[in-house]
Amino acid sequence: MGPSRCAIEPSYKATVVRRFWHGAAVEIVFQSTAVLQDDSNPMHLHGHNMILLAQGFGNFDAAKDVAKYNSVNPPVNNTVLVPNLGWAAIRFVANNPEVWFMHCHYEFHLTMSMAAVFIVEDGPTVDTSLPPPSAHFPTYCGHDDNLLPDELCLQTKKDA
Ligand SMILES: [Cu+2]
Repeated sequence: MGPSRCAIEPSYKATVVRRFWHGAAVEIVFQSTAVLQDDSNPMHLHGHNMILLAQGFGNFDAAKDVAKYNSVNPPVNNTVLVPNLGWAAIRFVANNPEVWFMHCHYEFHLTMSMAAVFIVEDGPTVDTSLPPPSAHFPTYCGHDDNLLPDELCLQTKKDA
């Protein structure tokens, strides 16, 4: 969602799962900090290409940095480098229905939870939606919301 539809959200101390309507324009500002790292962060998004609107050093300041956005010929890629102690602002259109991972490509940072999960909803047509599961798809996998992951694993082993 663009800034006209939602406020800037802070980071969380947990893996974030975000659900997007099909076709939503998603804007993210990655902010590097000095906490436990001194590297740049190659942020990678699966399933979509990102438009790199702008990058800078220091803390992102919407009041002045939005004016730096390149809306004429921005680079398009699935990985953007967030400078050490800097920021990068990106946009993508959530038009590929699936569950996607977004993460820093440094393994050490990934294990520090520098990652998020995006769920992109089906679109309005068959061509913009995932096909339904096959008739033989095991329905006990994830369809019982009362199962904890360990219970699902146990049930899978028991049934095997
Ligand atoms: Cu990183």
